[in-house]
Amino acid sequence: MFTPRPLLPVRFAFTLLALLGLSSTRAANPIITDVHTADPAALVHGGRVYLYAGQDEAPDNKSDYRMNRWLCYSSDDMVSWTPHGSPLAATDFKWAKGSAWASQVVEHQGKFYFFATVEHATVKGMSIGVAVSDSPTGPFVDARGSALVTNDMTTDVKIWWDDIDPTVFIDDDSQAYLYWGNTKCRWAKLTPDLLHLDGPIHTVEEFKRFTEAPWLHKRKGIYYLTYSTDFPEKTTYATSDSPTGPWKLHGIINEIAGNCNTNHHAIITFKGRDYFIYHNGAIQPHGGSYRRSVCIDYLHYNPDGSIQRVVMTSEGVSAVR
Ligand code: FUB
Repeated sequence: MFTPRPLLPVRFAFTLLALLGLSSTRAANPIITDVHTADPAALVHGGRVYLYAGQDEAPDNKSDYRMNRWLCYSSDDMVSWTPHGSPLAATDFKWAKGSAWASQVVEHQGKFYFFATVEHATVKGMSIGVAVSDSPTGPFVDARGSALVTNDMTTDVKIWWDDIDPTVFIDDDSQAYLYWGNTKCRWAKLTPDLLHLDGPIHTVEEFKRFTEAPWLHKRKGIYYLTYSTDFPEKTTYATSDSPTGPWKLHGIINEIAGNCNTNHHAIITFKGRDYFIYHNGAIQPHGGSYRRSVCIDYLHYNPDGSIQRVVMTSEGVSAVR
């Protein structure tokens, strides 16, 4: 059985430098090297960043996603990451048969809600479930006992993987919105308990080259919907003065990530700096599109609110206090 190999010489060198008091205060990309991690989502809570990622477990000779569970890490400086193990597995949803694809965790009224893509056991295709915990590190338990979104709810797209990649945004007025999709970008309001769709499913008709991986956030009154476009994927963005659009399309913010055909991302602000969290296939000899690794670089906004193109680096970000 294939086990991802840590970069032992690199680890050893960092340990030696740390012992000598010479260690870098930069994270170095990818930030996790002992396992393969993909589809990052992040949550800022209580002075820490909580990072959630699916674990890529495909053997070297397989070109498909083997993802059984999510992993959680946290940091108070964006450089030192504490592993918290796996807070949730795909089959913790009893109605699911596996595939721990992309997720996002949000805080709401003192609890933490884990929106997750999994393959449904009885409704053909991918679906979205929601699990809940009192802690950002879990363990999370299925909050509904059934899927929130199933493939048969969006029949105009004839593929089994179009109901994936949930992103949840709770606005200042407490209204929560769920965006998701592949090929077409969907959205719906959520009920105040976050456990049900509250109204119809809409499609963002402006997005003609939407692939997947939406992420919705708000900054200084502007709503940003960032998402993967084309294939291999780049990350692009759109803005609006409303969480429901209409959306004005802008350009690319992240180019094709190294050695990887997907480009799943999260955007956060932490201790006054903005971060773009993504994955690539950089770790060798095993890395690639099905053995991905999470990376972090800075995100920069211009004074008018537009976003500069991300510079993907090997050095990563510096420690923030
Ligand atoms: O990891 C499985 C799928 O690949 C995700 O759901 C997509 O966003 C893409 O990264």
